[in-house]
Amino acid sequence: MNDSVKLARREDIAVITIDNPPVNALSPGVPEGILASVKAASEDPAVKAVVLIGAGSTFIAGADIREFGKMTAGERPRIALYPMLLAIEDSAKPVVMAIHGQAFGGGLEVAMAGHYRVIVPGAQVGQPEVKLGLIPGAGGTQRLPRLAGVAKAVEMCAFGEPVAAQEALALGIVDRVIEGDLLNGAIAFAREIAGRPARKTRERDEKLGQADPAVFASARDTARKTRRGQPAPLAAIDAVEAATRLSFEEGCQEEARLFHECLFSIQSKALIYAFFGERTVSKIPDIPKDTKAYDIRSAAVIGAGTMGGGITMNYANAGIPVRVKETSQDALDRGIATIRKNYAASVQKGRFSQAAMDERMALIRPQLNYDGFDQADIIVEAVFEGMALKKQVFAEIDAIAKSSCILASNTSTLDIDEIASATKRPQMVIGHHFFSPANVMRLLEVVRGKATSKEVIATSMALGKRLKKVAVLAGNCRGFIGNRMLAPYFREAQFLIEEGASVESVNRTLYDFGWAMGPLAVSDLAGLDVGWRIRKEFQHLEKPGVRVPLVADRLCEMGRFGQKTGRGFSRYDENRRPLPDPETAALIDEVAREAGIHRRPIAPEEIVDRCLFALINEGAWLLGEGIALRAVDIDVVYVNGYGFPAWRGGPMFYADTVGLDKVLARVEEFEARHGSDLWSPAPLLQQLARAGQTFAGYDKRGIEASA
Ligand code: T1G
Repeated sequence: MNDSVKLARREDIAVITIDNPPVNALSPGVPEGILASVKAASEDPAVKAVVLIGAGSTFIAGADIREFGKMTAGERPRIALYPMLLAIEDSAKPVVMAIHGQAFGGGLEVAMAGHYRVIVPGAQVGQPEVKLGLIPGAGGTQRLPRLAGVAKAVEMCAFGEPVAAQEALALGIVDRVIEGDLLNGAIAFAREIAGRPARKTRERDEKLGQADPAVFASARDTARKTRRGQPAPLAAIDAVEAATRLSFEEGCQEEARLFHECLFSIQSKALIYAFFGERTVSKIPDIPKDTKAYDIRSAAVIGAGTMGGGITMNYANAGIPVRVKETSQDALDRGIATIRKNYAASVQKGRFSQAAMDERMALIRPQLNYDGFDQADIIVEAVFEGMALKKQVFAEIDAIAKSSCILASNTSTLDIDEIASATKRPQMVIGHHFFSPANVMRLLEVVRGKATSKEVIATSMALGKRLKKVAVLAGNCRGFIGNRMLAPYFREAQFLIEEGASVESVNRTLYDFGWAMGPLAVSDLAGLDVGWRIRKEFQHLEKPGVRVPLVADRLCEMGRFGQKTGRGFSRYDENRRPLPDPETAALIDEVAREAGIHRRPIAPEEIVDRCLFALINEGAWLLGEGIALRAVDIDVVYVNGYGFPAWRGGPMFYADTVGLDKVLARVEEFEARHGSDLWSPAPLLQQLARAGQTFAGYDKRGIEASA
C-alpha cells in the first residue's frame, strides 16, 4: 500500500486499486505497493478472494517506459517485477484481475499472474513491447502461450497488435466479459470462484504441447520481411519458442536474457524516443493547454481528387458530417467511387463492418456547389497545387464561410500567408498538409501563418488527434518541414546517378538503410510530373548558375512520369515491379557527358551520407530558424510521413547516433567538393557539433527553457 496502490475491503473481497495517472504504469512504488497489498490480503482471514483493478481510464499500460533510459544509463537497476508476480500467483486467496481500457505489456503480465481475468467489452489486451524495440520482460512470453496457445502468443509478442475483449475471451486469455459496472461484476465473479483451487498460469502447460514448429519459422519469415532491421520481433519469437522447450523458470531466464539484449539496443532507444516524440509534438510552447479550441461538428472539403477524397474519409471516419465539392459531375463521381472502393476494401479485410461503411458513406455529402458551406466549422481546400487557383478558392470561401469557420489549405509547398492574403480573415487561415493516401498516412503537418490565431492552431492540433493523425506544427516556408528537407535529399540522389551510381544502387542502398522505398522509386511513385510542375512554379526563385538535377526534367520531356506511365527512373512491369531501364541509363550517360560530369564508381557509404546528411543539414537549418519547434518534431514528421525507419528514430536522432562532429565534417567535405550553394553547413549544426552537443540535448534545453 502506498499513494499509487490502495487496498480496501468490500465485505469478504479485498480490492486492490492501482492509481498512478495517467495510465497506471508500473512506475517505482507500484509493484511494491501491489506486492504488499496482495500479501496483506492473503494473510487477512476475512478475505475470501482479491480483485485488482485500475483507477482512471485504464487497467495498466505496462512498465514505466521513462525508466528504461535510466536503466540503460546505469542510473537505476531494473525494476524487479518477478517477486510481485509470484506473490500474486502464489497467493492463498484467488486473485481476479478486472480489466478496462488497456492491459498492455507489463499490465497484461500482471493480469496473467492472476488466477482469473474479467474484462469490459471495449477493453484491449496486448504485448506491444516490440513497438519499443523490446520484448515482454516479466514472464509474458512464458505465460501468454499457456493461456492463448503458442501460435497466438507468437503473433501477439512478435508483432505487438492488441486483442479486443471478445477475442481475448475466445482465446482463453480472460475468463468473462463483464457488461455494466466492472468493479461490481468483478466482485461478484470473485465470490463465485472463491474456494475453488487457484489455477496458477505458470503450471498450465496443456496448450504448450500443441505447438506446430512451423509457426516459429513462418513468424520469423514475416518478421524479416515486415520488420526489417529490427531484432526485437525475432527475439520475441525465440522467447515464446523457449516456453515450449524449457521449464517455466528456465524460460523466464531465457526471456530475461533476450529482453536485456533488446533493452541495450540502439533500435529500442530509437523506438522509445519515437514513442515519446509522438506525445511531445502535441505540446506547443506558446499555446497554453487551456487555449480555447473551436468546436468542429461539421466539415467541408473542396476537391474530391486523391487528396480531397482521402481527407473526406478522415472526417467521416471520425464521425464528422462532411460535404465534398467538385467542379464537374464526372470528377465528383470518380471521387466518390474511389472513396466507396476504399471502404469496401476495408470491409473485405474485416477492418470494420458493412454497417460501419454505410454509416460513414452517409456522413459524406457530394455536391457541385457551395450550398451549406456557410454552416461548416472547417473548410479544407484540396485543389490543384497552383497559387492562383488556391487564392481564387480562398476568396470564394471567405465570402461565404461563417466567422468562426477555420479555412485550411492542403497545400504541400505553397506560402500560407499569400493564400491567406486572399481573405479578410488571415487569422482563421492555416495549413493542414495531409500525406497520400490521406486516409492511411498518420502524419498531419499543421502550418501556422504569421496571422494564424492560437485558437485556430490549438483546434487544429486537437482535431489531428480526433482524425487519428499525428499532428506536427510547422512554420511557413517553402515546403514547410517535410518537403523542404526532402528537396536536398532528392537532389543528391539525382546528382549521384549523374556522377556514376546506378538508379538501382541508389534505391537499394537507401532501402537497405531502412527507408520504405529508395528516393528515385518514391519519385516514380509520386509522379515525376508533380516535381516538374513545382520546379516550373518556383523557377523564378532558383539562383542562376547553381547546379540542378538534369535527368528528371529530361525524362518528363519524354513523357516518362514514373509508375503512372510505366517508365521513369525505372521501367515498371504489369505488376508495377521496378526493372532496370537501359534507356534511362543511356540518357543519364548522355546528360552527364553534356554537363561535363565525369562518372565514377560510388560506394554505398557515400550514397547514404550524401542523401542523409543533405536531409539532416536542411533539418538543422529549419530548426535553427524555428520552422520546426524541436528536432523531435522533424523526426516525427519523417517517421510518420516519409517512410523513414522508426527504429532509427528519425533523421535528427540518427545524426546524434552518428555524432554531430562526424556529420559536420562530412557536410564540410561535400561543401568543399560541391560548393556552399548546395552544402552550406547549418549554423545550429556547427554550434552543436563544436560544443559536443546533440539535437536531443538542444530539444531538452528548449523544453526546459519554455517550462
Ligand atoms: N510508461 C510511461 N508513460 C506512459 C506509458 C508507459 N507505459 N504509456 C503512456 N504513457 C504516458 C504518455 O507518454 C503520455 O504522457 C500519457 O501517458 C498519456 O499517454 C515489463 C517491458 C496506453 C494506449 O507500450 O500505448 O511493459 O504526454 O497520450 O492516447 O514486459 O499510451 O501526457 O506526458 O498515449 O490515451 C509496454 C504504451 C511498455 C503501452 C493510452 N506498454 N502506451 O493512449 O494516451 S514496456 C506500452 C500506449 C513493458 C514489460 C515491458 C498508450 C495508451 P504525456 P497517451 P492515449
